[in-house]
Amino acid sequence: MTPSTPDPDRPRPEGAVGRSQSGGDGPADSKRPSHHPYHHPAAGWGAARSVGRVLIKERALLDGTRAMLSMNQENGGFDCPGCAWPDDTKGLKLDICENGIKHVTWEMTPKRAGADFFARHTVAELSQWSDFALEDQGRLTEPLVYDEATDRYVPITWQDAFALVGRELRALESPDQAAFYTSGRLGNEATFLYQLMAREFGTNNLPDCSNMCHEASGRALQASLGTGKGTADLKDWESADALFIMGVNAASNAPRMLTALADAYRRGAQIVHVNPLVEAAATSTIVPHEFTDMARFKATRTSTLDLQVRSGGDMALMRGIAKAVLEESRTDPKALDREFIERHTHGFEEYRALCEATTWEELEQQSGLTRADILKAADVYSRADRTLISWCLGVTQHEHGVDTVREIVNVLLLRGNIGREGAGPSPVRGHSNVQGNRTCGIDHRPGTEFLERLATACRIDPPFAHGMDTVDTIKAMNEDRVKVFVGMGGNFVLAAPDTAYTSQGLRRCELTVHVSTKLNRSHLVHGKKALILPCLGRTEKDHQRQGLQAVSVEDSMSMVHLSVGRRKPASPQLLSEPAIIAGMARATLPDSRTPWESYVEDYDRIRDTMAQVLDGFEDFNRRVRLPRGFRIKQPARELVFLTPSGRAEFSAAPLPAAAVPQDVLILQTMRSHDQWNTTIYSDNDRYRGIRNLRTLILMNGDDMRARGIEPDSLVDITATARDGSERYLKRYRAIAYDLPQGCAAGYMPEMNVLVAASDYSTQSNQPLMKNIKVRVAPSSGE
Ligand SMILES: Nc1nc2c(c(=O)[nH]1)N[C@H]1C(S)=C(S)[C@@H](COP(=O)(O)OP(=O)(O)OC[C@H]3O[C@@H](n4cnc5c(=O)[nH]c(N)nc54)[C@H](O)[C@@H]3O)O[C@H]1N2
Ligand SMILES: Nc1nc2c(c(=O)[nH]1)N[C@H]1C(S)=C(S)[C@@H](COP(=O)(O)OP(=O)(O)OC[C@H]3O[C@@H](n4cnc5c(=O)[nH]c(N)nc54)[C@H](O)[C@@H]3O)O[C@H]1N2
Ligand SMILES: [Mo]
Repeated sequence: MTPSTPDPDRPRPEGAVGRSQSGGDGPADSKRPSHHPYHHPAAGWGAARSVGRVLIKERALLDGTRAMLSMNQENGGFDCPGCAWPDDTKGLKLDICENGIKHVTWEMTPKRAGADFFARHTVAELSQWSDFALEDQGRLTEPLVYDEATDRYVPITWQDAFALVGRELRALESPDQAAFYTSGRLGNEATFLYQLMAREFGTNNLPDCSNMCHEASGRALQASLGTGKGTADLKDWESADALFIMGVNAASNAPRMLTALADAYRRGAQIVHVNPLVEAAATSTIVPHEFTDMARFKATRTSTLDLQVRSGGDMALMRGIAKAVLEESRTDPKALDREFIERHTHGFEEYRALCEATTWEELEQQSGLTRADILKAADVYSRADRTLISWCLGVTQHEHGVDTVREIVNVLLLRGNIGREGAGPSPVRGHSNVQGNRTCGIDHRPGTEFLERLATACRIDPPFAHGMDTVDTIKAMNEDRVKVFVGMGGNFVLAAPDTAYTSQGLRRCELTVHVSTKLNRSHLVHGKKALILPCLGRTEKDHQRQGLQAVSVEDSMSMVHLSVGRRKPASPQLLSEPAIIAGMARATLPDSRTPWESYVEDYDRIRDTMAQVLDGFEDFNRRVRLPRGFRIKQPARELVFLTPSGRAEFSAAPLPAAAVPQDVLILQTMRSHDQWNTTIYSDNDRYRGIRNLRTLILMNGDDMRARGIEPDSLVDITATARDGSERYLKRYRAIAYDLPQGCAAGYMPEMNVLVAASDYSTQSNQPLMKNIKVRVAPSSGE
């Protein structure tokens, strides 16, 4: 295929028909698709050019530039909603990234979707639009209710909207017939109020995006170390001798990590990337804020070893490293940190026996790597004094995600790589405040201690029985056990697995409520009654009775700090998320003793209550105003392990059975560079060299030949679920790509139609979004 001439992205005209009913489609399907390898460093001028284009396209050049300068600043700026990577500790004023800018300008668009827009279009009509076209209508401006008679969303007052929510919730036979979903962007204060509302109402049904993201990491770290979070912070990234970067596309999804990797390379650290794909971060970068490097086109390497592991092969690689280290320890006593193992861990002997019993053949077969490659990684690990291991969805969205994260910890424990500088586990979290959401109570399996403190401080009687997570909620909606669905941000119908089944569940609900900034698919796949409640974005001023309010957020490395919006709200009718929650709560719980109205007047009051309930939030209001906020205490970091044994626990899980029938490929679903979860900015994926194409499947060339698939030809994809049911995508384009045989890759959210809602990890309940068993054949043309 020849590259097409690069012309500026032209949004699909209003009213154009969506390409596929599966959703997730981007703007530009009239242009010729192309793909060719990308040979430039990550970030650098490619990113700078792209930023310029985005700003111009959104007509936000001036505002966008101003926003860049006030983002992630020490005092008074707003927190970048792009990702959860922490702010730089070295005082750099411009540690910004292309995708952060895209994300911020996306919120700042001057376009508006007001009542007149909804008067012109029925829901049936909007349902035919692409996802890009929906969001491209701009910011929502006033509360809307679905009117069945005209099949349109029509304006409703805030008061009537809250009354409707209250009426429907109170009409339920049990509070457990409601589910309260959170997307990980919600600030801490709103989060706290949201879970308080759900629990005072009487349910722990708090599904969240983390159920699809890092549930496995949380559970594994809790079991191994007694804390559900990583222990490393940015300073550790700055002093590690060896960094393992596993299952993350950092250049697109955590671009500020590139700075840390380039710095690491310069100081001579080893950087091992573990990924079936050689992603852009595994090559080199020009960090955009390093102006002299930009001017001289000077790229810095960001990798010293790339290991193209088989999909799901990470656990075997880790076990192989452990096996090699244990073998080495027979001749070199320094290979293990014996003192650490003796004083701080439990279960070592069992783990050692397990490693010894696992054969190299098995490890090679499972990991898809040669013994020599595994030994190279082991060598990096044993030579380093300080090792940090980082991971994201490539590790977690598998059946054995929990076991794999625990195996990562096992490896770290062997050489005492926890609780000291430059070392430790460091999951890369997703949404900018997804970690804060969990800290502040979004948890369908809350701990007893937390609930008891909540009961005392808030004088409520919370339920102690566990609630439903994402996959449970989808099933319950389909079985009429959940009748009211509230989405606090996000785009549930596209983000969740099994699009058709999830849609059906939402449509069965009595009421669906979405608190959102822009129009998205979840508003169109609605319950019998439906509300869209528009809220302030993070960049916008939040004025309440006591003045301008700030919210707090927690980054990937447990730093909590304030975020203050500086822009005029997109519409005078928008309410803040805390105000919307308080409004719904009061209407639902008219006799509640919770001071909902008073909380909204001044968020300091919410923080005062949070300080009484949440571990590590003592003196919250003062500490959050310190220049960089504060770090939540991490007991494991201080070698205090809150596990039953009081020690860090080695796990001894068997390796998963890897064999699949020969004609089956393991398909992973991932993000493109020009996408933020379900929001698609364009059909390009720059670092993978793809233009104007999202309906694709990346395949190994030999796998294509074996199936008689010509390069760039159309194929049909059939997924077979564990229960034997089949799901299809037709006429996708097969692209030959450098990935291991037996593996394939494509984009979320389009491919969620292939993920059966019943196919989730038995360890974490995470949908198997990186492990879909598919058969691919030349398209039948239908
Ligand atoms: N710009 C931008 N930033 C984002 C997001 C976004 O959509 N856009 N999303 C945010 C969110 S919510 C999250 S959770 C994160 C997601 O960040 P990522 O985890 O980077 O997300 P994915 O795009 O799913 O990419 C998964 C990566 O894992 C690799 N992989 C797949 N299977 C395996 C495997 O079995 N083993 C290994 N070792 N690797 C594997 C894939 O090749 C790919 O590089 O990013 C956050 N940041
Ligand atoms: N197949 C497959 N599916 C996946 C994944 C995968 O890798 N593969 N990844 C999963 C992961 S990791 C995640 S996190 C989920 C993401 O799931 P979600 O968090 O549910 O989805 P998003 O696309 O991030 O949500 C976008 C919407 O959020 C709303 N929004 C934006 N800003 C704000 C705000 O400030 N306030 C409020 N209230 N709303 C706002 C907008 O209306 C926008 O349309 O998807 C999951 N789905
Ligand atoms: Mo995520």
